[in-house]
Amino acid sequence: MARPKIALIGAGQIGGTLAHLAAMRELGDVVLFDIVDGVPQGKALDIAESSPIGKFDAGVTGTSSYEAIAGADVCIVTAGVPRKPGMSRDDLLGINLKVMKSVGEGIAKHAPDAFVICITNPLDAMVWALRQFSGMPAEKVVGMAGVLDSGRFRYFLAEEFGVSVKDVNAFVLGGHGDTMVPLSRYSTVGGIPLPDLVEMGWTTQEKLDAIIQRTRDGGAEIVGLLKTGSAFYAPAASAIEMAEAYLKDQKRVLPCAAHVDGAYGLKGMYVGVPTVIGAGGVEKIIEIKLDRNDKTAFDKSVDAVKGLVEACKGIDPTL
Ligand code: TXD
Repeated sequence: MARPKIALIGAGQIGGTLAHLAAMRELGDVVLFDIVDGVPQGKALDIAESSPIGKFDAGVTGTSSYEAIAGADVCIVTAGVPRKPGMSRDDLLGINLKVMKSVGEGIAKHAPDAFVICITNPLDAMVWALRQFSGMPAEKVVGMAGVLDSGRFRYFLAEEFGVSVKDVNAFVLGGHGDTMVPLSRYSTVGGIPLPDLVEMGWTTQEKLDAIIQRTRDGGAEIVGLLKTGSAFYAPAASAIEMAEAYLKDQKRVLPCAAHVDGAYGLKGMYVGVPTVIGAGGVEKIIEIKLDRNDKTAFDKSVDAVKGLVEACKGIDPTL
């Protein structure tokens, strides 16, 4: 049986890391695409040359032509530009919206059956636009944010409690970053919910609140340290987990920016919710009961995403 094909649209920091991880894990043959000629080819060759040493069998090629992604099973999109000093949110939105248009059309033409994972910021609006431009089924187009946000939350909790990251589960809802809604009562250490751990004296509510805030600011913390560019190791690892869930039909329960139509009282919009990812793409959206505080926070997050989508429609009236 032929190996699955994984197309990475954007060969920047995250794209390169995705290519390395996908190849090392032998998830399939990797095609790295970018409009900057030479970069995808160079990164692909470098990774391919590491394969005898790393002992993995995976084709890794670089390209600046959409034809090369033909028939891809998974497409992971990181194409776009980051925000530069002096650039407004709308400037960034306008540029990345144009990128989503060309990427959406390219994927729809050459890999219409792929499972598409969008990473480009502002995430919740870009994944919506990518779906609109590609015209692909909603369950096959998804955004990566929740796996990263919950990964950061889990790491900070494991550090706080001095336990293995493997035994910490976290539950997050809502948009990426600032408006993320972590649900403490569904977040656990060895099955014990966080509020119980506070009661047991493992930590204090103040410390927990500080961890939640640090998680919300997780992206900015890395940007502040790196000075140029944003996080790429953890974002790439997060998207790979989603791609693997699809390729291996794992039915993983993962928080993703998914198309929600009906659940949570929403009508056809992308926002971070718990999902089941398997061979059908987003096979299920898990609707949990929200208490009043969580509902308020979730509504705020939904409004922030709606604002961005409206701004996109203002920039491109065809949407
Ligand atoms: O949780 C999340 N979703 C995120 C999102 C976490 C971290 C970073 N997040 C966002 O991912 C970030 O704000 C960016 O929008 C993307 C990609 O981040 P990365 O760090 O990989 O950015 P780079 O290094 O600038 O890479 C972007 C590449 C670069 O090589 C460009 O030449 C290319 O995108 N690019 C394009 N490729 C194909 N087609 C088009 N049109 C195009 N335009 C630019």
